[in-house]
Amino acid sequence: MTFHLKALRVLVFVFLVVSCGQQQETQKPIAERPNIVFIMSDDHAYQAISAYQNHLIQTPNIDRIAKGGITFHNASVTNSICAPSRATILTGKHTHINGKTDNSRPFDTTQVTFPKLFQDAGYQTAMFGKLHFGNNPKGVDDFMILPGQGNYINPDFITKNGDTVRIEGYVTDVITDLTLDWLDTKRDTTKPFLMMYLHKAPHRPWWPRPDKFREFLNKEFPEPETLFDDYTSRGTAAKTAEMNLLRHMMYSHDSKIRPELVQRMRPEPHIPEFENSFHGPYTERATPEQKALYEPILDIINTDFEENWPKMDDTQKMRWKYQRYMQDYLACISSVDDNVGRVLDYLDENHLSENTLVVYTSDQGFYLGEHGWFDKRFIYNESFGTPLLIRWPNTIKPGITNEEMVQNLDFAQTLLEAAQIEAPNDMQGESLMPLLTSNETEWNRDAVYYHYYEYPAVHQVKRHYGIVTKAYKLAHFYYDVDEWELYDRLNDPNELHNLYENPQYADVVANLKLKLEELRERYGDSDELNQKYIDIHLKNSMDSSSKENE
Ligand code: SGN
Ligand code: CA
Repeated sequence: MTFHLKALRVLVFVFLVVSCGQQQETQKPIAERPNIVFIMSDDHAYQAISAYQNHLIQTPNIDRIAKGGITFHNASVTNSICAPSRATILTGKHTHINGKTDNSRPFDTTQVTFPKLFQDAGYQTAMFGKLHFGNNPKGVDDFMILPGQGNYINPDFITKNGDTVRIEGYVTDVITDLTLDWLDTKRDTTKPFLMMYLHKAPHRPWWPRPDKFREFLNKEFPEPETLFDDYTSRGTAAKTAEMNLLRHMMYSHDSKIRPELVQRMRPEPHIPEFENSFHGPYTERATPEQKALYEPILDIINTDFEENWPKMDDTQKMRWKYQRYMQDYLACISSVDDNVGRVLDYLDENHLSENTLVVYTSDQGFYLGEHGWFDKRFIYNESFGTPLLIRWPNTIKPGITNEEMVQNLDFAQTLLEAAQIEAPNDMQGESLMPLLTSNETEWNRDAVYYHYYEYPAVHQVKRHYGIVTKAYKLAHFYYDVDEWELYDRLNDPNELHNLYENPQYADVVANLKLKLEELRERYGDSDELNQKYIDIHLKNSMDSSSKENE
């Protein structure tokens, strides 16, 4: 009898300990839950973060996140373009489900987004910077967002009251000032916060701050192995894409040659669009004081171009354009890194770092001359991949790396789980929590799905969908072609050899096709939906061309 009583008491005790433990774990009072700082830049290639690769630039501040937390080496997006990626991040759904398949139509704001769920759960929520949805964000208590793509110099912001205000300064600094000012003066210290801190940089046309513009003009960068790729073994889509540095990167708009000089020199190769248009945003927006800082640097670039361009062959021209591109792109990143440092310092100084989960990512990857390209869109590595670093002291071990195939589709569920907020059942990603807490056995994804839609459109990258595993990549290009490409990721990391027709890979192709169909079914994608989005695209193009004719 005594024994039974004792055993019962022990059992009750164990039960209480376990259930209290669970209660603590699953129902922390709202005030004790972690703050979230979600940092996203626009078009930031992982090749330009020293935590990933350090041949181009040092990013000591972004690297602080890596040193204090986890760096994902196999993170990717589901659709490599701005607004679709953002829609996927906010909804936790593929773009064929959330409807934001391309940049052109506005996002459907009646949908559930993770910031709204945070707000409903009692978080204070804010957003500063680039959203690019064609409408204002829902579920954030405070915001100041750039209209559309926004501007580098003296940017305008749409405010919560519906006004548009122009703030003098360099966009990356200004977005950070707004973020820090909110943390300092508007934060309700009784609540945890979710801060969406969203840079415009380093998006085209890569306008650096004057001091960085000058500093980076003196630098020379190593060329990627595939700078002179002629796309021989790739399909029509790579051959017809308009994102080649030599043939499509614009003299004025991109390389900062003054329009008057382009008119006078008529440089070869001839690039028809925009030859006159560039310097528009700069000419119109910069103050005389700002121009006094920019003009001497533009003088150096323009003098060099005038003197040397006519003497160069195409190989030299390609190299010149690559260096010019990298100088400006990386100078923009240097400002992003400095400003990330300001935010991390603020968290440290205000004793917030300990209980704040910090994410650094980009809306997609970017080509830094690989395959001769700039821009993104393709399922190929540099645009399919995206940087992803997460720091969360006490939960994530410092300085760890991870090779699992994670996607921007997973962010919403991850952050919701971190904040102990229930995720809706129809979100399509998976929480990365097992990877953050190094419980890899609870993670068993072996393939991810990708689908790009924006075609015909700028850069002319054809519509395609595909499956990616650690070993292979299989893509189907459709609409005005019907072509498949297969790459062996382990043996051909630069994806130079399309093996789709190679009989030795027939089994691989057959297996991947089966798996691809499974993924399409699981995520609710289909040929019918492809047609639906083609029809919408055609209708929109007709509407906008009839408007232009009005
Ligand atoms: C603009 C850019 C393109 C870029 C798209 C989409 N041209 O059209 O180069 O691909 O935005 O970018 S520019 O002349 O305006 O610089 S996205 O990141 O917003 O998707
Ligand atoms: Ca982008």
